[in-house]
Order: sequence, then C-alpha cells, then structure tokens
Amino acid sequence: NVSGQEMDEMWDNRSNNKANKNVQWFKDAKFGMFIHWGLYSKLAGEWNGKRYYGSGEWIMNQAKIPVAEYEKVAKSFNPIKFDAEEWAQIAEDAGMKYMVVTAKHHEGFSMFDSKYTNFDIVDATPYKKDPMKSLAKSVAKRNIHFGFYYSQFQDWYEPNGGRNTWDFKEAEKDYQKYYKEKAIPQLKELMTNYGKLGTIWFDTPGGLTKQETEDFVNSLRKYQPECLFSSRVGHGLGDYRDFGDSELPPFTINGPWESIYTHNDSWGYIKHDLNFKTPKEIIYLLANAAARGGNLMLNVGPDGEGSFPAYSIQYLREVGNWLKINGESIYASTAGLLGQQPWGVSTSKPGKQYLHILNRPVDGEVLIPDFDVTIKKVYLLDGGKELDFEKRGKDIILNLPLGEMKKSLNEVVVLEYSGQ
Ligand code: FHN
Repeated sequence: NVSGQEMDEMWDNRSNNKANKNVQWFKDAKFGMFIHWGLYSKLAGEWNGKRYYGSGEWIMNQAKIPVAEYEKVAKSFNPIKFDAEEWAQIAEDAGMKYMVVTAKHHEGFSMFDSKYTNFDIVDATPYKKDPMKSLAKSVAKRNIHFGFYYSQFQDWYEPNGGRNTWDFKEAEKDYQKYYKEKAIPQLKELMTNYGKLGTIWFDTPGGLTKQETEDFVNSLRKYQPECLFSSRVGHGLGDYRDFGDSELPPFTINGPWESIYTHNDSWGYIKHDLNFKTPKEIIYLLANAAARGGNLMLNVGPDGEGSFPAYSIQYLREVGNWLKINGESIYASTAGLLGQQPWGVSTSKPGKQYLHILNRPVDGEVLIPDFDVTIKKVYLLDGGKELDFEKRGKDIILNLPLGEMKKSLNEVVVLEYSGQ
C-alpha cells in the first residue's frame, strides 16, 4: 500500500518537474475522447474464421499475421461512412473537451497521409483520402483540443520497429534507424500538417535511453512548443501522467493526470464485444477521476467503415446530457476535500463542494464527517432545490428528497460554505 504522499513523490520523480505552463487546458478539460481506429477495425476481432477477444488492435500480434498478409487488409479498407463532422459532434455532444485519435498504432499502419511510407491510408487503400485532415478541422471548430496517438516504438510493420518477432529477428533490429527514418519524420508531419495540437499521446516506449528520449522530445518540441506529451513518451519526460489502462488511482494525486478507459472491453473495434459501460458507469468513472484531481479519457472504437458503435453514440450522448446540467461540478474543478464516502465523492471549486451521490443512501441521509465549515446553502445542482441540513459537531447531515430519488443518473448536491 502506497500512501498519497508517497504516490505524489513517485509522480514527481516520474514526471517532468519543469511543469509545462500549457497544461492548464488539460487540467480543466476533465473529459476526453480516445479513438482507436486502424486496419484492425476492419478485422473486427476475427482472423481466418477465428475470433479473438480483448484488444482488437492487437490482432496482428495475437494471430501472428505476417506483414505480407496483413498488408492485404489495406486493399479493402474503405471507410466510406467516416464523417469527421459526425465524429466531432458526438464528442461535443458527450461533453468531451479533447480528442486523441490513433495516427499510427502498433500495427504500423498510418491513418494519415505520410511521405515516409506507402503503408498509409492514402497510398494503400481504395479510400485514398486523409481522414485526419477533416477530423482535425471539425474538432478544432468546436473548440475541442485535438491530439494524435502515436506508437513511437512498437511498429510491427517495420523490420526495425519494436516487437514484431514473428517476421523479424530482434537481434537484427536497428531501432535508431527506425526512429530516424519513420517515427521522427512522421511525428513532424503530424505536428506540422494538422493545425494546433493539444497533445501527442505516446505509448509503450522502448529502444531509447533517457538521453536519447530527451533528444527525441526536444527535437519535436520546436514544431509546436505548446503541444503536450503524454507520460508514455518514457523516462519521466511527459507533461502529464497517464495511469495504466483502465486504472483509477485510489486517492488524490497532484499534478496533471489522466485515467484511460475504453467503452467496452477492447480499444479497437471488435464486433462480438457488446460489453459497453452504461452512462451511469461512465459518470461514476468521470466523477471519481475528477474527485481525485484528474481526467477521464474514454476510448471509442469505430468500425472499419468509419461508424461509431451505436451503443457508444447513445450512451455518450446520455453522459453529455448529464454534463449539460451537472458540468459545473466537473469542468475546471479540483480534487474534492471529503475523500471517499459511502455515498460517493466530491469535487471542489472555491467555497463549494460538489457531492456526487454515486450510491444513494436508501433513507436519503448523507453524512459528511469532519467538515467543520459554515454552510451558506445546500442545493441540488439539477434544478436548484434547496436541501435540509443539520450540523452535528463537526459533521454535516443532509437530507436528499425522497421520492424524487429514483433518477437513473447520479445527483450532484452543492454545498456552499465559508470558513475552510
Ligand atoms: O498496447 C496498447 C494498447 O493496444 C492500447 O493502445 C492501450 C491504450 O492505452 N495502450 C497500450 C497498452 O497500454
């Protein structure tokens, strides 16, 4: 068991101590959309009649598909239903403030137009267009920060890329050559051809020493000094911290950070995975991340034609509707002061605690232990109805209105106070 302070110290050691002054938008954003989209989306969790479950974007590795075979998938990759405006609109309707989309995942296929490979969506597919161009524009138009996921080390297509051991011999790989000839020039393309980027989301670092990673980072900073880099660039050189996949830290963490979850059980589209998180579950994750001072980036896996799963569209819109009413308790909030309580968690703004009632007490009685403040007003964020409360020593007891409580999504109670 690691204490909050120890965790903070670990974080300080792992993160870039020279805090990036451009990180405020990220801290305020709270809710982002992650998108895994690539050739694997077309395979949809199936290869040669065999079904795979889990990470759909890993199918090339799971089935050990040789490069020469995998290349053929591109020939029929034709996402004619892709509509940048629709994608951006879903993110906006969901109340998401940033979007990170896979420009190149471990499979090595570039979902953008690149001069440094022919294995990209313009050169290798019948689609022949660069969907990232229109997506970047549609997203920016809605004041949502746009970013690219880029697998900087793992590239199973390249003889010198990381981790394809079924086609290439590890001992014969020249990672430096791969970085020099593909990763770095492609990152330059991404950072110069798509307008202002909020972040580059690096993943699974490898093949570089700390010094080399520093040089790598510095060589890229110049293209967009304000663009943030995720901690998975490696060696503690990122601007914000990413926890493990589907991991929520159990207590408040200082410094900018993000929890990453996916909507069902896979990052890339799998047609037989219908285990979608409900709006209530998503709000639970969002409220818990915000209550501990961080963000939630939730992944969606569009299919090979470019459509979002219907459940993602529906559920995300429901979350967005909740945020339209309750967003004040999430966006630009800071970690709650009340810790984890049987009824839920809280988020903070000056003079306010927002109580997220994630588990409604059956009798409607909410106990806030040891919060010795002068209460000015207590009310439901949705509709403003004032609630009765009582002070018992240092504790506060609130009474949620019974009968109105069977709401499908969680309620937020605002506690306005002075004297803390
Ligand atoms: O290996 C990847 C995985 O496919 C997926 O992209 C996740 C998302 O955070 N990142 C890596 C594993 O941590």
